[in-house]
Amino acid sequence: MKRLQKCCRSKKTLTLADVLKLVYPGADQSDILKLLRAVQEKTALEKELDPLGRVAELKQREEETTQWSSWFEQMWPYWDSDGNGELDEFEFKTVVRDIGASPADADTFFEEIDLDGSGFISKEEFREWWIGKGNCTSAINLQSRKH
Ligand SMILES: [Ca+2]
Ligand SMILES: [Ca+2]
Repeated sequence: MKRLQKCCRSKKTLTLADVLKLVYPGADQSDILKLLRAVQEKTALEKELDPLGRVAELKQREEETTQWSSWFEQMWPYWDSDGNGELDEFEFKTVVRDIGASPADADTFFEEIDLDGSGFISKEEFREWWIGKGNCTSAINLQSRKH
């Protein structure tokens, strides 16, 4: 009876140490402790450094931005067909088509992007607008769905 109680109790409180003992039958108490400490330290360290999983999120965003930037650099000379370094309203129509937005939104976007109201969109204005939108693709998809 006592044995059974003991067994039940140990089953109820099956710890990581018990599991480790099963996995590493040859390990002695100090090995188990070392393993436990390693597991705990790793978890504590991860939680301390990145409690909400932000690092992964930022990394992904950074990757997306990098991908977008290289695409943008490739597209820019093509969009800026007269090569003056800025986009006029005519050139911008191609951009609108290429980013998959509705042509009906072209004027709205142009005004939004042309921050200094020069009538031309500079590379910096475009980049700022795009990155400022966060995930711009979904923002545009939402915009165009209205029409
Ligand atoms: Ca141009
Ligand atoms: Ca401008």
